[in-house]
Amino acid sequence: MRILVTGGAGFIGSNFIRYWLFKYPNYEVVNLDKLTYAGNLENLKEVQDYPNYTFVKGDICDQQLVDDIIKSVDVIVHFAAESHVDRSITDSSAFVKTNIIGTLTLLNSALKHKVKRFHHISTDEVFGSLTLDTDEKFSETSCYKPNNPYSASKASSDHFVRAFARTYGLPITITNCSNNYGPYQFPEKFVPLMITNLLEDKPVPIYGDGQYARDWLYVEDHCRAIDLVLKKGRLGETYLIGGMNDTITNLDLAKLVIKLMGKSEDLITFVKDRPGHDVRYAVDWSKINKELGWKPKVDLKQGLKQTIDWYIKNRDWWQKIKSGEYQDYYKKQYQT
Ligand code: NAD
Ligand code: TDX
Repeated sequence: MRILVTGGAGFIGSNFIRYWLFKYPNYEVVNLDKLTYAGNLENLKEVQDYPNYTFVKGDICDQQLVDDIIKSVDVIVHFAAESHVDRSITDSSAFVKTNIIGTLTLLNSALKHKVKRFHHISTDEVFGSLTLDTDEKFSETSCYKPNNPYSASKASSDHFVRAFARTYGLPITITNCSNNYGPYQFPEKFVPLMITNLLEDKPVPIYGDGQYARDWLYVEDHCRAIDLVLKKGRLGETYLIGGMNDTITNLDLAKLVIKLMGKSEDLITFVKDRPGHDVRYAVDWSKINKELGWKPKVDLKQGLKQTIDWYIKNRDWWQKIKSGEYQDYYKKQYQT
């Protein structure tokens, strides 16, 4: 069995490849990644010399390259994307290219070469925003209402994947998950940004008043869910994947991280809000629980402790990132 993982040098993709190769040493994994600012081969050091692992540097929009790879794979697990909402607000063109055209390029090739499964990784953000004063959660039957260019591009990719199943019978599955956190996450995202700033005694920027809430999913729980969907998921189906936390606002999450790291709340700094900021995400993961027996294992406090520990032990990894072009991004984004 040969699996193509797209975007495997990014945060979730690299966690998935490690999880997969450790668990299934007889599978072959091909990782196709363009190595954008978010792709980092250091994430895969532990497995880079495995004889059943191959890395190909390239773009999922390159039909010729994609065809060459897909003609010899059985399963595609598609992670590759532009993934940061704030960057999509500054310029959405790469989001349209990679998230929509790139997905379409892979779908066309998957159809042509009759792959056994095309698994698409998507996000709960495609369902828009919930309010803070209800207990409502997103489910597989929620309407698509994306509010920012990133989620609009992911929503579009989801529609193409479903359309290829209905129109051409492509064997697909889709998972829409909540906010992941854990080792190897690029420090533009909220959790690693807080942790790495705190490790340097720098301010923790909170957008608006901090009264926004997310559902937090530990990345390893996400990898287990994808594994189950690949093994037992019903073709053509969507499964939502969420974490193990009650509603927690960004401000309370920041206070929790600060407490776990023994730092001062004085480092919290309120900054300009994100335009179109989604207020709350929450995920009802009962379908995958009932059908496939999945549930998250790592609660927020435990997951944060493990994540903080990883960033403490891997200073070189994030300091290298933060010393590069990241500094320009940070200055522009946070006007520091
Ligand atoms: P990431 O930004 O860390 O990694 C993305 C990877 O894709 C990088 O390695 C990058 O080099 C690669 N890539 C980008 N454009 C490419 C192209 N044109 N061709 C080939 N490779 C390309 O992202 P992530 O956080 O690991 O997210 C992975 C997937 O999960 C994405 O599809 C994202 O939408 C989805 N998702 C992420 C989260 C989250 O909280 N991080 C939540 C829900 C869904
Ligand atoms: O500096 C910050 N300050 C802040 O208050 C940053 C970077 C974020 N935030 C807020 C915005 C959000 O309410 O924290 C929350 C989480 O922000 P992000 O980490 O940027 O994630 P989000 O916008 O929720 O999107 C994430 O989850 C869904 C991922 O980036 C997406 O790829 C995924 O699809």
